[in-house]
Amino acid sequence: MEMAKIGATPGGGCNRQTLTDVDREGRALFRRWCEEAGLTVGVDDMGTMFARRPGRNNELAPVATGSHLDTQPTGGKYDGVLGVLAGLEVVRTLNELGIVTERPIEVINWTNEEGCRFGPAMLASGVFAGTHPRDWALARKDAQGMTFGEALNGGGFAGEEKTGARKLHAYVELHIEQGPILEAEGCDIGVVTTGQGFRWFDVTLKGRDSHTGATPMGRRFDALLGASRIVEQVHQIALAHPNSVGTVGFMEVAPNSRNVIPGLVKFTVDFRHVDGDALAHMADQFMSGAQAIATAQGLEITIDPAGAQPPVHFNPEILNLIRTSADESGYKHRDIASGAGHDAFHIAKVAPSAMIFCPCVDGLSHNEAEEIFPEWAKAGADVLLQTLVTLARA
Ligand code: HGY
Ligand code: MN
Ligand code: MN
Repeated sequence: MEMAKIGATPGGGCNRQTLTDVDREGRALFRRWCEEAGLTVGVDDMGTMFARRPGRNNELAPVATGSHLDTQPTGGKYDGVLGVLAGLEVVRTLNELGIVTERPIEVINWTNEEGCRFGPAMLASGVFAGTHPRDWALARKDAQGMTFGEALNGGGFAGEEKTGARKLHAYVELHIEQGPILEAEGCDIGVVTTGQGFRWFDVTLKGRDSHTGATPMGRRFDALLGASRIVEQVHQIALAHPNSVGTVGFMEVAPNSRNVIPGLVKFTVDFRHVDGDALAHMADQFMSGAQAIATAQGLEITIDPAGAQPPVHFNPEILNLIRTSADESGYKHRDIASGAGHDAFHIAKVAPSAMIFCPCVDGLSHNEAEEIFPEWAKAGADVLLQTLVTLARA
């Protein structure tokens, strides 16, 4: 609730987008809490924060947890934040109980998980895992044309450490489900076995600005009409591939004047599927279909890839630890696939990783009304603590 005051929106949510003044405020609060809990905070050159609790043997690679403090523009209080602060709560509890683990424990705040201001999502964890070259990440631009690197370095967010230099023994991330299944089935815990892959695109359609009154229907180059047909095409491709999703979430229309036929439209495409081959087929269908729509209307189209993530399968041993921890604490659990992307998807490439979900009300997320109950947060934190302590034994 304290963190949610930073970037609070009138609608009861949070707008704490990455590399903004409010992101800096949230990071400062997290750092203060970490230092009060005896943690030392390191920062890498993508701005990711690593809050470290020493173990008995600090030569050993740490067991890590965490998530992200950045939010959507009309985000909720819990997406990402739950995972970071539950990690901190685990540390505080170990402090209170006087428990020293063999391995160090680290609580991580990954920069730019959301990917709304600077696409793609999970940008910093992607650089950490070697998925994205750092230079490519630094060159990503927001809608105003500012690069990630300018916002990062201009805002004093970057640290000294080389991103990816830290080795992790294991990584476990707690996150709200952001879907309706756990609540509907009365489950306390989701054991996240897999995550959907995704393919993101940035599309630019160029037509010609002209007069809405004086330009006959047969002589128009209407970029918004073309974009509308492609929005429908994205929807139809997803419907034609069971268990997939397809969305156009961002669109800019220029000149956006009621009596000018739009000559320029920029928009984003987000396809996801748990099957990599089906996802590739969807992307191919989209690229050829969108080109055909543009050509039929005499529009110029550019389709730029804006991020790709293969489906992820988490570590079976850690998943069993999560199931055992839930059973021992008397929490009802079920295996579940993640629809949303998470930093753990990238970290799974460089360390044994897994995720724990807690339910959220009506499965709602990326919405100011996002809500969870304290007992759900407690169950998630309990299972996270048990899992981390077991992994940190040696
Ligand atoms: O896009 C995602 O899946 C994540 O919420 N950033
Ligand atoms: Mn998230
Ligand atoms: Mn999110």
